[in-house]
Amino acid sequence: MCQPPATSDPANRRDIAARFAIAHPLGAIAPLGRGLINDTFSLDAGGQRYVLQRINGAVFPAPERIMSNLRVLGAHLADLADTGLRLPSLIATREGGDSLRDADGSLWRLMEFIPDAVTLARIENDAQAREVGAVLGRFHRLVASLPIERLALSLPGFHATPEYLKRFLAVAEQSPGQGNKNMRDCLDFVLSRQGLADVLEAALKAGTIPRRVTHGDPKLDNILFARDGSHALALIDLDTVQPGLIQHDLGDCLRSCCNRVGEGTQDAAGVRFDATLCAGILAGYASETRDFLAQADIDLFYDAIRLMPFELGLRFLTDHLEGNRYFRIDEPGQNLRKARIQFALVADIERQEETLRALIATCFDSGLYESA
Ligand code: GN1
Ligand code: MG
Repeated sequence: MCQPPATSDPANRRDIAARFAIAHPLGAIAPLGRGLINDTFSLDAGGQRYVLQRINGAVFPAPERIMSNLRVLGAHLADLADTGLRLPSLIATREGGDSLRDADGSLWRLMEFIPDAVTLARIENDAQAREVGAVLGRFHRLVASLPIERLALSLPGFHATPEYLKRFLAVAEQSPGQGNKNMRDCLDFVLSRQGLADVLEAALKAGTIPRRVTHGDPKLDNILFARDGSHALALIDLDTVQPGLIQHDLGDCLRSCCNRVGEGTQDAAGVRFDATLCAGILAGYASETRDFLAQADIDLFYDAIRLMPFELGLRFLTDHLEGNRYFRIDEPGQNLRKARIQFALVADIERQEETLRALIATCFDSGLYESA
């Protein structure tokens, strides 16, 4: 982790936008979304909206790999008929490329702003929960036929939880901040769950589960719904599409969606993992994936649900101790608070282990797999 570049100045943004092949004069450029890593702006031109984005070069070591992966993914999906999944298309630069570098070496790209789409602040009902699960499952089903070797690692070590744990333990040891009660509680929480960190990595190493093409970051903010909220239209934020584990995606999606108060809430004590929403998401996910998932995949779903908020909590906590160099913050202490929220989710997941395991078994009809 290292310091992200300072936010680009507005004149620079306008110059950058002008280098993309848009026929109309440029209108307003304004910050967009709640992303924690890249700089994202909306751009109006000729009555059309676009998304202008600068990739955080301190996080992504080789941003051109992201662009290469997007090309591979786009071509793969274009070959499949009627995918039921929309991905934002890229606007070419005037030189005919799909991204460009600014004077500081940062990589920029311009994408279509998918019209008539919204993100949900929270999931309101079971139908929406099923849509969330189904759109992630559809993505996994569609990319199941894309060989992972065709994709570059855009963010090496992204979900290597044991590495995050190691780093946290090293940083915590050096840190004077342990006089703080919240910090001490977090440290105890982590120390008593160290064994959790390598549950998926160990299964991967043992050959129990394969690496597959993953989204990497399927949180609720990255799923676009139709304006009336009736169905999911698109998965966005494809920077972390790379070889990984579908368990990471499913766990990450659930930790984001089933925490109804959101990952930025002020009150960690009010955080719950909503098992009813989880049931809907799992049912939607199963409807798209049960034909190609193996029982060994499904057997790790509970662990993945527990692992992903643990991992994100570790990441927030480490970043807090390292001076907030990775995740953008709006106020001091925010990454520590966010870590506590993720750990509160882990604890509530643990309290509901039996329920969640039963839900998984029901949704994926485990008995059927055992006898198959
Ligand atoms: C980051 O940049 P953004 O907001 O899409 C992070 C995810 C976290 C998420 C938590 C590349 O995503 O892993 O789950 O914050 N992305 C990266 O909100 O680290
Ligand atoms: Mg992201």
